[in-house]
Amino acid sequence: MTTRHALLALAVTASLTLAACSRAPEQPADGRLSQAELDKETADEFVARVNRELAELTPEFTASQWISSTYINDDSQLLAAKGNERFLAQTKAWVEQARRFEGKEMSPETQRAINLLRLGTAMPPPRDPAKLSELTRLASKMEGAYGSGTYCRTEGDAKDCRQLGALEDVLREDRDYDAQLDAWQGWHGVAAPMRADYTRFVELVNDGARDLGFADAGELWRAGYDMTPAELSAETDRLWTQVEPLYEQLHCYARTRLEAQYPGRGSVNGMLPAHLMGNMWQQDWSNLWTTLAPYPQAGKLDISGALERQYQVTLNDHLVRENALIDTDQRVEVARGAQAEHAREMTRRAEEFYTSLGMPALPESYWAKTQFIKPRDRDVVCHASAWPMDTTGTDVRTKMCIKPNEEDFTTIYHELGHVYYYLAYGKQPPLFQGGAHDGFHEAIGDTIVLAMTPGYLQSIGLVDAQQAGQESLINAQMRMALSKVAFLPFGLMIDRWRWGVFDGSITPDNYNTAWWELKAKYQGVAPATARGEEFFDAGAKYHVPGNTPYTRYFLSHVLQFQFYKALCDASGYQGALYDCSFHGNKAAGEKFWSMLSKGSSQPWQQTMKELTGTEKMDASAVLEYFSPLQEWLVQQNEGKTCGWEAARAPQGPAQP
Ligand code: X8Z
Ligand code: ZN
Repeated sequence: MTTRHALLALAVTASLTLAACSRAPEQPADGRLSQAELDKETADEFVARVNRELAELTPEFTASQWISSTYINDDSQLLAAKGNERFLAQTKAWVEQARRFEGKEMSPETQRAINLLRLGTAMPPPRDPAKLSELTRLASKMEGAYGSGTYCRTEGDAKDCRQLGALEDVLREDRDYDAQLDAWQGWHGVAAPMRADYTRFVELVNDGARDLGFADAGELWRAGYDMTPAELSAETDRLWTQVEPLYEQLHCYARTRLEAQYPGRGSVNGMLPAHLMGNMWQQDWSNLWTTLAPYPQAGKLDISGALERQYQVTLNDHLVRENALIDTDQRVEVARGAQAEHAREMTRRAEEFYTSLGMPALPESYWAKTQFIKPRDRDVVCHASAWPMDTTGTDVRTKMCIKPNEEDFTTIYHELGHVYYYLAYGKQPPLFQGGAHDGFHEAIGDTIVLAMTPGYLQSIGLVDAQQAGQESLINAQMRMALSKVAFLPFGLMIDRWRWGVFDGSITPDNYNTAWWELKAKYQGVAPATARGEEFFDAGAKYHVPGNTPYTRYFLSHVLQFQFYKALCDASGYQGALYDCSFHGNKAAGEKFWSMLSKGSSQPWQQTMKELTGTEKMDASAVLEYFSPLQEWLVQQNEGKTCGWEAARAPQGPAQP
């Protein structure tokens, strides 16, 4: 629930029934306008009405979604599906009503609002009510299946069952080859049964997209960028070409280190083995620090270790307070109390960065209603998200299952980026309550993450003073590259796969083969064991069953460097880009807030220009930031044959 697109997937019509009682008798019973009233309405009046209805309908619908994500069971899924169905039916009605203004004179704002209405959902509703109902049922079912997914190593032994979080812990912490393979395969096995539902889901959203006038759902997704779908696609190619050489160097370096650590099995035909990258999807390699640290002796950036130690102190305080002589059950409860307190402290720390820029404190309701840690007694969707519960920009929340590690710490800063966007554009009309484009929404918090320099981390007590010098610099750059550069091809390949699925060039009998071909082509990653069509590995990544477009994250990983550079400039900073933190700088904060306040009220190019001085997305700031590391990597890789042949091993070797 992170953008206007999500918001528009989140409104409900129930309250209109009440409103109907007080309206003229010519009105239809469901409270919608009569044909006579519709005929009289101007485009401006239409947009004003949609904004009013959206404001009215949103809270009830977001509540049903929130409940189903934080309390997964059949009942909450039913309510979420029904709510979604009602909202999408309403969207369809608005889009149809808007048709009568096609080709008519109107102000640019009104035209923009009407366009946004048509592009506003990632799940376009089919015209046939039975199909719409089926679509929203499948969507809730897949999201629930992902959230409650469980891998049991020994069938029938409940004690041997683990959910995604525990399986990710293995990849994060355990460097044993077989333990990692088991965790990776276990989670990917959970996704296999989603294949049939996803196949049907694709047919239904394509129906909906065609009803809206698009060739398929992928074209609708690509249409939301104030340029043609073809232009957007070409933009992503262009940006990838800019950063590909940097990724290739990082890949080459990582492969060399992995081959040394796991002799004979540290690579698969020149590619990185999917289960050895410290992350279920190989999108972030930060957890491989012990394997990939350039200069282990030159100062540590062990943020996870520091957070874990902080947590242990909190836990001890709680145990002392509660009396250490408690039984095991009570100990678990005390530990949960300590986890919740520490998760809140991590969040307070992130909030402080935003308030240091002059942004407001988070509202009290945020602290009261947010889900900070995984509940003990029920299934939830742990995948982190940020929620605008209404259109007033006041009831905002995040939903996470926070653990004391670096990844979750930076994810909190990411989520608060969404939350501050909601707060800043809360005064815009509901139809303009969205990111300038969805990549902007994803880039806000990450811009702050780039400003979490070693100096900032030291100022908040998470790392010791860093030695000055080349070795510490390369360490710091590597830390950032393992998360930001490693991500780039992943950010691209997910929607390369989905665009192909939606346009039919990837057919269901080819889903998994095509998935691994794209993993190979862009990431140079391969599975260590065969992954045939009996699997559905795309379904193991939240955004596929959750139907969240992914190109936004690729764009964000370029934009955030442009935003970061612009804010560093605004703060008066003059040194090397990678060392800039604008923490505490009000001039930077003001510029950021002013950009956020615009929401989606104008073309993103305009918003971009106001912040950065340019109208184009461009990866030169990424390259500028990482130029010391790139030079270092080229030296390290000297004499090696870098790169890989994607065509050679899409399936990996056969299982022994
Ligand atoms: O999904 C997210 C956020 C919520 S918008 C936690 N991200 C992508 C992912 O986890 O795959 C952030 C980075 C990429
Ligand atoms: Zn996000």
